Amino acid sequence: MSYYLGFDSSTQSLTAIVIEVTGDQRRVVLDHSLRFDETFPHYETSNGVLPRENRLVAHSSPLLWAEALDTLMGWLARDSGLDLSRVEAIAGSGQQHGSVYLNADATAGFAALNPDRELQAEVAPLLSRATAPIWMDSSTTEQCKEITDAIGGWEVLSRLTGSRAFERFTGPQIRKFYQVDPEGYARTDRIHLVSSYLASLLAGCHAPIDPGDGAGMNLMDLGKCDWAPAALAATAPELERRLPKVAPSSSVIGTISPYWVERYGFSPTTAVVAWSGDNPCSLIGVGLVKPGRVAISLGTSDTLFGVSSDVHVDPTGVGHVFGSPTGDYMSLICFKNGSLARDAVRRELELDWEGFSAALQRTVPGNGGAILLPWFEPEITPPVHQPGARRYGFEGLEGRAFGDASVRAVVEAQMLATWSHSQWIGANVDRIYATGGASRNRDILRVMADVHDAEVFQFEVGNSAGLGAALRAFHAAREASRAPLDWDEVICCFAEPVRESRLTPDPVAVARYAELKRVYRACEDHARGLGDDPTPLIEEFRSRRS
Ligand code: ADP
Ligand code: XUL
Repeated sequence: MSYYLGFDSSTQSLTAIVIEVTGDQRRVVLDHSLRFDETFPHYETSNGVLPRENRLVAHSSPLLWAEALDTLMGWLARDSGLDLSRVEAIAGSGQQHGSVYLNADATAGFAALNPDRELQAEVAPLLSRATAPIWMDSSTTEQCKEITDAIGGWEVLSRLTGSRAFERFTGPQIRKFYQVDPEGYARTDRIHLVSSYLASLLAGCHAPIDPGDGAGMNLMDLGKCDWAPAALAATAPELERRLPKVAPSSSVIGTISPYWVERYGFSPTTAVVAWSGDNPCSLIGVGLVKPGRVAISLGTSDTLFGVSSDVHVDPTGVGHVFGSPTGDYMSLICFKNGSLARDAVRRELELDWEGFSAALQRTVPGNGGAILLPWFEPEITPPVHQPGARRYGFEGLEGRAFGDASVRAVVEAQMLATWSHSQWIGANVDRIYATGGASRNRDILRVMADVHDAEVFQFEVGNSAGLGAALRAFHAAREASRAPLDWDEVICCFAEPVRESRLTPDPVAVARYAELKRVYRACEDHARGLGDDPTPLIEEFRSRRS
C-alpha cells in the first residue's frame, strides 16, 4: 500500500494532494491547502503578490514558498493522520514563469539543511535576490523587444521556443535583473523556476527543469528539449551555467533529503520526482493524456489548453506551446484577468459567490449587448499594457440592473475571449473539462458551455494541478521501479470527469452568442485602438433580439 504526494504551489496557495494505490484500489486520501495571504500575513501579500506601487510589477517571496512547504509538511506529519513513511514518491506543480535567484552557497546549503531550523531561515542566506518575479509581472516590454530583435524576429523565437517573447516569461525577467542589478546577477549562481526551486528543497540538490515549465522561459529549444544557445545569448551573459539542466518530467531526482526524514518522518527511500508547471500538471489532473479534448482552468489565471502530438505554434503570436508531461506538447492560452477580475466585480458590488451566481441567473445570454472587457490588470491575451476595465453598451443601466449586467458582462467577455483566442489551436471543442477554483460555480460554467457550444464537465478534485502532480509521482515511481504504466492506466479512476456534472449547451443561447462573437471582437479591437466604434454593431445585435 503506497501513497503518492503531489504539491501545487500556486499564485495564492500551497496544496497537498495524496493518492493511495493498493492493487486495484485507488483513492484520493487527502486534499489540503494553505492560503498565503491568511496563513502567512507577515509577508503582507495580496492574492499572493507582495505589496507594489507599479501595477506592471508583480513579485512574490521565495521565503514564503519555503515557509509554506515547511508548514504544510508539519501539518501533514502532525494533523493529517497519514503515516508519511508510506509516501513512495513526491512530485509537484508550480505557478509557471516565476524565478528564484540563488548564490554560490546554495549547492552546499541545500545538501545540509538543518532539520532543527525552519526552512525559510535555512534558505534566506542562500538567495541572491530577495524577491521572485512571477507570471503576473508585465514590466519587461523593453527586454522582450531586445530579445526579439537579437534573435531575428518574433516568428524565429516562437518557432524555436514555442512562444514569442512575453513579459512574464523567465528569459525577459532574467534580462531585466541583469540590466537593473548587474551585481545581483553576478552574485547569482543558479536561477530556478518556482517548480525546480521547491523540488530542490525536497531533494537537497539542484533539481532539473522539465520541458513543460522550461518552455515558459523563452530559453528552451522546444524540439530538442534543451537550452537554445541563441536564446541564451540574446538574454544575458553566462546564462547557461546559471540554469539547471532540462530533464524529462518523469525524472526521479533522487531520494528525499535528510531534512524531511528527520523533521517529519518520511522514509529515506522516498523518491523526489521533477516538478513541473501548474498547467502541464493540470493537463494530467484532468486526464488529457491524448490529443483531442481541451480544458479550461479558472484559477487565478484563466487558461485554455489541450494536448497535441506535434509542435503547432500560434501564427497570431498570442498562444504558447509547452512540453506535456506525457512527452507530447500542449497548446495553451493564458488570461491574467481570470479569477481576480471576477473577484473585483464581485467585491465592487458587495456580493458573495452566491450573490454573483444569482446575478447571472437574473440576466440573459447576450446581456442586451453590454460587454465588460475585464482588464483590471495589464492583460496577456490580447496584449493590453494600460490596465483598466472597458465597458460597452451599458448606457441606460442603473442600480441593480447595472450590477447584474456587470456580473454577466465580465463572465461573458472572459468566455468569448477564451473562444476567440483559441481558434488557432484547431481542437475539436465539443467537450470542455473545467477545473480551478471557479470551476465549482455552475453558473459560470453554463456561460462557458453556451459560448463554446460544448458540453462542460467538472471534476471531483478541483485542484487538477495538485492531482496531476500526485499522478506524475505515481507514474515516475512505476517507471523507476521498471514496472511502467501507460498514462491511461495512471489516470484511471482519478482524473475522470464526473458524469453527472455534465452541462449541455442551450441552442437558443448558442445562437445568441454566435451573433455576439462579432460584437465582442469589435469591442476588443476598438479598446486596443485597432478598430472602429462598435456601437452600431451593438445596436444591430440589440435590434435582432427576439
Ligand atoms: P490558484 O491555484 O491559481 O491559486 P485557485 O484555482 O485555487 O487559484 O482559484 C482561486 C480562485 O477561485 C479565487 O481567487 C476565487 O476567485 C475563485 N473562486 C472560489 N470559489 C468560487 C466560486 N464559488 N465562484 C467563482 N469563483 C470562485
Ligand atoms: C501560464 C501562466 C499562468 C501561471 C499561473 O502561462 O502564466 O497560468 O502558470 O497559474
